[in-house]
Amino acid sequence: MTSDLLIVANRLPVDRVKNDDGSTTWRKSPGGLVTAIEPVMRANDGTWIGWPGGTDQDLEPFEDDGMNLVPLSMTAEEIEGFYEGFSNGCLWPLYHDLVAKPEFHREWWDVYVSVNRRFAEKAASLAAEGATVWVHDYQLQLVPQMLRELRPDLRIGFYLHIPFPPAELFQQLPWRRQILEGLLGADLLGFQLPGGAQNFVRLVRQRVGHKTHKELVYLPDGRTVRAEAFPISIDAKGFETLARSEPVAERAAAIREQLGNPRKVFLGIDRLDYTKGIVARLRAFSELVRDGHLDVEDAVFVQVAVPSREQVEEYRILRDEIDRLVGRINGDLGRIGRPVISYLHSSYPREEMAALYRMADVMVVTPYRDGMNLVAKEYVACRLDDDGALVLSEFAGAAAELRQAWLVNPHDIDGMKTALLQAFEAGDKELTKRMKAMRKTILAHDVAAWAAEFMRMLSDVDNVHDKELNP
Ligand code: GDG
Repeated sequence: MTSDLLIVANRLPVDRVKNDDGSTTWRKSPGGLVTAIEPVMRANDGTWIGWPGGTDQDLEPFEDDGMNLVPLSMTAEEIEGFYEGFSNGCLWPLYHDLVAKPEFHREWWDVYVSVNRRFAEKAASLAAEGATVWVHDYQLQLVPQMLRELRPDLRIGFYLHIPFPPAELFQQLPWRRQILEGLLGADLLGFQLPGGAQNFVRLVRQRVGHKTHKELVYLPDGRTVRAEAFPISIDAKGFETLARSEPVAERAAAIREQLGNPRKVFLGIDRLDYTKGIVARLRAFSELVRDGHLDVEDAVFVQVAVPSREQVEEYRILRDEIDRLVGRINGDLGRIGRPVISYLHSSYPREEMAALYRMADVMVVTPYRDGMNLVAKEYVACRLDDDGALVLSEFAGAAAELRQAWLVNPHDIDGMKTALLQAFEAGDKELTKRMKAMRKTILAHDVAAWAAEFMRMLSDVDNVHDKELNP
């Protein structure tokens, strides 16, 4: 069975859950990507290729809720070299402004190449003549070129969910040329921001020597490659509807009650990742309490850190650092029944996320670098009454759209303290003005629009193909 539309991503859009009787079933992953791509997948009887998680071998393709899913298994060595090693120990920190030090190991690179090849071969075997293939993210940057060599008839799109770094940083990569050429296998390259697309085009001109003009790269074989920004978004209506529902409203009130009904609740929700600036923001908040600007009876900070990449050393170190910091802050500044920081290291269902967004007065999103940051957009979508404040790092992609947030530089602790205090003290009128404008932005450009724009641009590519997909 072949498909006219293939999605190729590191992970399948489902997670395996073990039932009490030992059997297993699949549950759709919470992310917005699935929501966005699902309708296009259904309309075209699409197929999704990805790693199902774990080290189980040879799972058969299966159907889940009308989606064709093709698991690509990985061995423990592949997970270590490809996923934890090259993807998350090298590319992730390099692409995020060297927030941590990237490690360049030749053994990791070799595994990255071989796993990318397996993804490309699987896609080549499942694509119908003239099919469209949409490859996702930094783990699979060699797939476009590998796939084009196997199947020149395909229309290939690629989307990078994280920032594409400036030349000065990218140049450190010993395999920079291979990555650029890997990406150039695509017809259309999507980035979060125009800056990422520009960084890419400039590198291609300087390093590979191809002619370029604005967002276009001209290859010697006559093909053109387009590199453009497509800022990702969320299922805004879906979040709003969820936040409006009775159980979520009740849960939001219950959480505030459990927190002791402080005047204002601050909230942070992030994967536990060193790019997210969790330590700096907790430090800023605790100094406001220490210096008497905030009182623990008045304000509490709820920080949710979702477990992530726990096999990677840097992530374990960060977790310990946060554990120690929260312990010290609460020990030094808390009172009985009144911790300064209410810290949760756990993941939650979507309903609980919506309840947290609904109950929080000040949402604090302070990454050192972030492709977009969907949490910031989800908070805005859940503020039905046009209230609540968003404190947002200027280094998150979302800052380009959410201009009415309190924008901060997370490296500047004093600046963050000022912004946190201003957000805390802002009057209703100001809050409403800012939130109204941000809600308008988010509702006007949701994730369905994002996917549709990318697909439309991809189907406009006139390199070799003529097969049209259903909109
Ligand atoms: C990468 C880029 C870019 C989190 N915890 C739970 C949960 N989540 C959901 C959030 C949100 C998503 O995960 C996280 O997205 P972010 O954008 O905030 O961050 P990354 O994970 O780093 O995502 C980023 C994104 O890709 C998309 O292109 O924006 O810049 O780094 O949707 O709600 N969802 C549930 N339980 C949790 O515990 N249900």
